[in-house]
Amino acid sequence: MKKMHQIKLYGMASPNVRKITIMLAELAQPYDFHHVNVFRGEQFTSEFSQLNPNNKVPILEYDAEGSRSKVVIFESAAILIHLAEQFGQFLPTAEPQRSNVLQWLMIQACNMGPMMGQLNHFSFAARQDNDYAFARYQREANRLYQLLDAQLAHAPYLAGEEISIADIATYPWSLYLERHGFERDQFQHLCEWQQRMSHRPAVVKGMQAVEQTEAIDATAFASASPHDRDRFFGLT
Ligand SMILES: N[C@@H](CCC(=O)N[C@@H](CS)C(=O)NCC(=O)O)C(=O)O
Repeated sequence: MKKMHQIKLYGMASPNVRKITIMLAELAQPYDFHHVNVFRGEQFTSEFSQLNPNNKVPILEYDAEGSRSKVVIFESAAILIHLAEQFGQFLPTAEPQRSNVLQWLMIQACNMGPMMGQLNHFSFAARQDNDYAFARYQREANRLYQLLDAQLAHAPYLAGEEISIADIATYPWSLYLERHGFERDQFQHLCEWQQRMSHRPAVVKGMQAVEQTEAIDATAFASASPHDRDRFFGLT
């Protein structure tokens, strides 16, 4: 493993960013948090685009031992895999365990994230006159919560006996369960797993890391001008 120095995390108070604050806490790595005010368009500056041409957080940046250039990684699942491999934790190297972790990580990154991101939009930002879209994404969220619940019925963690980056990626998104309109008692195994995860000191620390930022983001969203909102929703 090459030592990582001056770790910097670009983020906001969001589930994709919390995956990384939890992972860094699990790995006991200190880092500087650089808040990106996405409601003011800070993700669209040319400096930011050079870090992530997809204009989204999180981004991980650090100095690698023995290298002059900075390492920059975007996409939360790619960051989790990179960190897991750097530290040799939360992603087994042996098969089939490795593929088992990666498939559940992809369920989060390629299914939960995009579908529930849309459900958040049609639940909290654009509910009015969007019954069809809202119902479609709520059905899909229900299907995914059921999938996780069924998987967690026969193992303590998503990929089996050991916690992995699949759990770290899924936990912050799973916390939307009730806000997405579902009852906790319909998802007993998922909720027991949430409890298990929430008792880990690193999960507590990782969630707390963006608590102050949450208030700043909420105020920024509430006070965003119509132009800011349109830019954020990709309407301009
Ligand atoms: N697939 C990306 C999604 C990243 C993403 O959607 N980030 C949100 C915050 S959670 C963001 O930067 N939103 C600002 C925008 O879309 O302009 C990942 O997992 O990193």
